Amino acid sequence: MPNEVIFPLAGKRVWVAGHRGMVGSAISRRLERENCEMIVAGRDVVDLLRQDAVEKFMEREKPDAIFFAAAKVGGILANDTRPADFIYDNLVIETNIINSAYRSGVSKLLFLGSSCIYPKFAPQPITEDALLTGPLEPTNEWYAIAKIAGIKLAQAFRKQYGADFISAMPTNLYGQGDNYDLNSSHVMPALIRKAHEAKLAGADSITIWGTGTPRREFLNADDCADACVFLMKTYSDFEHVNVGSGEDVTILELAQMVCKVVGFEGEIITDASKPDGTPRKLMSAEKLEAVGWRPSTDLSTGIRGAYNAFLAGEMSLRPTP
Ligand code: GFB
Repeated sequence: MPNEVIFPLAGKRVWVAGHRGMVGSAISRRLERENCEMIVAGRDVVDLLRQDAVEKFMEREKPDAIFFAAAKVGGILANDTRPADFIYDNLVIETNIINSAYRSGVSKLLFLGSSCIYPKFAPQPITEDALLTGPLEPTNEWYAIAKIAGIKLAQAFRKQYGADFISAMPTNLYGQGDNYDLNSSHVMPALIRKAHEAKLAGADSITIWGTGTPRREFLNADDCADACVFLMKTYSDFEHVNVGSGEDVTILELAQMVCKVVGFEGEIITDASKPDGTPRKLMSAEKLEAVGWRPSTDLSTGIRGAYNAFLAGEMSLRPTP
């Protein structure tokens, strides 16, 4: 039975590290259906960058399971301009959580990585075994190195101590609770904001970064959360698992879809002075499909949902300086 539940969550103490982020909050929402006991701790309770604080927190709370969604994340420009933050924060958070999870007897941990761990020119669709087979995309190699280290930490604790630590590699995610700051966001929230503000201003055009030709695969954060819960309950193995939608679009096609949903009818201009990043990163969904999971939200429906969430939270948007 590929999708047999080997680790039921009902009755367990579960900590979602990073519960305020887009993925962490989606996992927390999804866990409401699992009848587990949620441990909730913000930065005021435990600073994940401090080893001592994480160890004490873990000893005190003794979670049975951890969804490791805490990370320093950002879009292509943030990654490219703040390499030290992206490599240092992520490495420190990973070593702190994974080591103390093992020391305090956590039964299961799911580490979340990113599709940027794969080589820039990996054969498409990218299978899990493409990891460490070639050079990384330079705009995000710092973040990618940290995420590869996270996978390796989980594997090392499994190999040396038999810890049931697994890893999931989500593709580009979007949805409720995204970051709409244009300097640090990913492409989806940026396009939603740009199209919306252009519509309100009666502008003739929006400008997108790069050439518009790179291809990206998008997955709704709620689908990603569902996959994470599925893997936590059913998967226990050394190798990480791709979590994607199995389909990709060009950035120009994505911009056209977003403009349609938002109702902006002006021109889409490309700005080739901004980086394109990796030309394509479509992950193979075969492994996850083989164990019985598929996403349920198509891209158009997902963009509509994200735009509605954007409209609902619009007043609290952080300004783009
Ligand atoms: O989503 P994004 O920032 O990250 O950009 P990556 C994807 C593509 O969209 C790039 C283009 O080709 C961008 O040039 N793009 C067009 C824009 N307009 C915009 C815009 O207004 N804002 C943004 N942000 N992009 C990230 C990595 O790579 O993906 C991270 O840097 C992580 O490490 C994440 O892996 C999932 O897909 O290029």
